[in-house]
Amino acid sequence: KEIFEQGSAVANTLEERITNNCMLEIETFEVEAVRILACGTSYYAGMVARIWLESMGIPCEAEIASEFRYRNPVVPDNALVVAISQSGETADTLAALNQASKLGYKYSLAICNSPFSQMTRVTDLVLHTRAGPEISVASTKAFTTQLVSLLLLMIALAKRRAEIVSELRALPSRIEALLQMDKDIAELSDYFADKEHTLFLGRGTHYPIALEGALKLKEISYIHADAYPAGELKHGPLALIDAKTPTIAVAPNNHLLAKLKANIQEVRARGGKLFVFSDSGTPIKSDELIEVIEVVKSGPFTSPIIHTIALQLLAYHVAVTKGNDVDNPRNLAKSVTV
Ligand code: F1P
Repeated sequence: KEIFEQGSAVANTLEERITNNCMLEIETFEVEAVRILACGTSYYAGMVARIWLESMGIPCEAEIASEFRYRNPVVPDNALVVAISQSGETADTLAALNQASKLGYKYSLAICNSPFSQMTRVTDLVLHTRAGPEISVASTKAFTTQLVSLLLLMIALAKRRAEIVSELRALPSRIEALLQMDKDIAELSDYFADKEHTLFLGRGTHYPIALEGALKLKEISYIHADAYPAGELKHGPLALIDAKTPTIAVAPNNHLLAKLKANIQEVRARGGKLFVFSDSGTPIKSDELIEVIEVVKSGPFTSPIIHTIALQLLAYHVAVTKGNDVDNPRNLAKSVTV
């Protein structure tokens, strides 16, 4: 249900641009550097935003909050700290914000799904992800709306606004089109249900999406899944490839595609089965070892969102095929407050 609510969750979150004065305030800030702090899925949203911001000339670091809270890095002038959290109650992220305040970050922003959470009370500004209540432990619509909020932050901070705005306008209908692929993706689930390991590969902004796809699969299907930047393959992970370990490649049609195709061939040459998620029309051929799953074509800023939803559907169907309780995976809590 929550996966299917993402078209409207994203459309609602876009309203923040019009209704939240925070956007105008950020435009008046002289931000020279950004530090993003978060845990779990929210951290992966930060990793994507780091690449976006850097591509626009804004130095950015994304860091796991549970590490940052114990470190004393040098703080650049006019730096903005951004905490990302679905719940706004995650203890490590709150502690990391406290550390950032002690270190002297000039500006602070929380991107939260709960407008009344602790986090929203300790930062200067708040961007509200309007995903609506997220009950399922595994985060889905909170993540995609976090990416939308981070794009709104980009619009306030950076250039190329028109490009981002036009992609965002098209996003809700592209999500609805992607969700139509549900049945096709469900058909893949049998292949994974009896596997013990799965490898995810991605590059650039889609490496964090590979991490998120792997996290969703392990959280709800209990299949061990690791994600690597595809260029790391030959530095270790290739040793894992065999006929029993499927690889999922997140391969949008962008400037990194040629490199990723070479990585796909490295897996194929070792007899590994590949499932390649790519924008429709991307020149990658299916064969006996490579299955290409064409997703709705989108631009560079929203492609991570589209690919994420395809991977959410895959994890969901594998978990259902295995008979797992997808909303309440074992050993996990929705909000980690200690
Ligand atoms: C962070 C997080 C979630 C994950 C799980 C445990 O929470 O790692 O991403 O799905 O619920 O906590 P939050 O800070 O985004 O609320």
